[in-house]
Amino acid sequence: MQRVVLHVDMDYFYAAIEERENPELQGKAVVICMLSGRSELSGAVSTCNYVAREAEIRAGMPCSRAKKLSPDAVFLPVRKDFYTSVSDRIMEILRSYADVRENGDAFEQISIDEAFLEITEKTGWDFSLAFDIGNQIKKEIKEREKLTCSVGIGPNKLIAKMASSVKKPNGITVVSPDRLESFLWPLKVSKLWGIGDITAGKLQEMGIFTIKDLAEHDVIDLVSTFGKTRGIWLKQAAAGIDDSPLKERGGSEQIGRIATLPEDTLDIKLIFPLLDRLAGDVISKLGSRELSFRVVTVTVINSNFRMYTKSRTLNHPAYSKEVLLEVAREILHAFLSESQAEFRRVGVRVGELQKRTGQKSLFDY
Ligand code: DGT
Ligand code: CA
Ligand code: CA
Repeated sequence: MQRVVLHVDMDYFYAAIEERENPELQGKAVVICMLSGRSELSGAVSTCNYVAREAEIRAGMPCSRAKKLSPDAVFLPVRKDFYTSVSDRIMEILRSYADVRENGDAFEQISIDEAFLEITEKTGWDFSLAFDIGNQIKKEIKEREKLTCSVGIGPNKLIAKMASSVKKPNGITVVSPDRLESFLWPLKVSKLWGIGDITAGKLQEMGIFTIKDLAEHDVIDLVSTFGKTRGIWLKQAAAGIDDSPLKERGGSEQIGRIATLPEDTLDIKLIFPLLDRLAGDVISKLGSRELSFRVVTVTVINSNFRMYTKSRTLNHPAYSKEVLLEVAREILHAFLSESQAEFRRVGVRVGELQKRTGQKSLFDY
């Protein structure tokens, strides 16, 4: 299946946030440290900005060593909760550019500063349109969060992920399917996403140095060294093939419905009947499989085709339409109070599904 996948990786994320918060840091080497608290600078470097990287400072090295490499650098402690709150806002921006799916699987956050978005439908498999969307994303993150990121675009996650690291910081790289080999094959095998030092070492012993070497190597030989799954994966990855789907964090199955309103509107009286119908459909799908849910997610797509989602987690499983509608309406009210643009489409989905137990919850009466 032909796909367009976009990967975003924020540039020197923790250090960039600190620079943004304190403009006096601009131009200086900034080193973010996990301090052990035993003595001054007794921890390891979590990350650093590009000025510090010019002085050869790297993540993981002792802060004391970083201090020797760059005595004038500014050393700051990690503020993880704060970075996570920035990350959450960025992920919401990114999610709003992803294709809309009833089961919500066009978006995958893989770390605090990285995510995949599928934009196959949005682009109609047009990679130059994908390039425009990539630039739009960069612009919006810059405007709203004053941060830069690097973007990679490809026909799957593997290629998108590798493409985003080509131009850093603040770059964008598109690898269309016709450029797969010219992109991949000159690279060392260790650059293939998913290959660690141990695999790279074994491959070198087999005389395999570049990804081209790997692509041309006998698959039987790979399977006998690495086992069936890994051997076949290596062979396919070297050809740029990767069918792995995007997986929403928490990974579990969701059931949802989405539909277009009769007209673009912010009028609750026009939106609720549609919400009611969607909730009914979701509940009947759920009922036929005797499932309950714990998470309710509402999606709205506005007249500018931007998508927004909000979720609520119940403190126990439920399966009645009344509960679903009540929570969905609450979420919708929150959207309505924030939104300027009229709504075009509305979706409801449920997650954290499980088999119903005999006992009914209070909510279901
Ligand atoms: P980049 O992507 O090369 O411009 O730089 P970063 O700093 O964004 O690096 P990345 O994407 O590998 O990691 C994202 C954040 O995760 C980074 O700002 C700090 C944190 N981080 C990275 N490596 C380590 C590590 O080895 N230990 C700890 N505690 N945190 C790390
Ligand atoms: Ca990063
Ligand atoms: Ca990262």
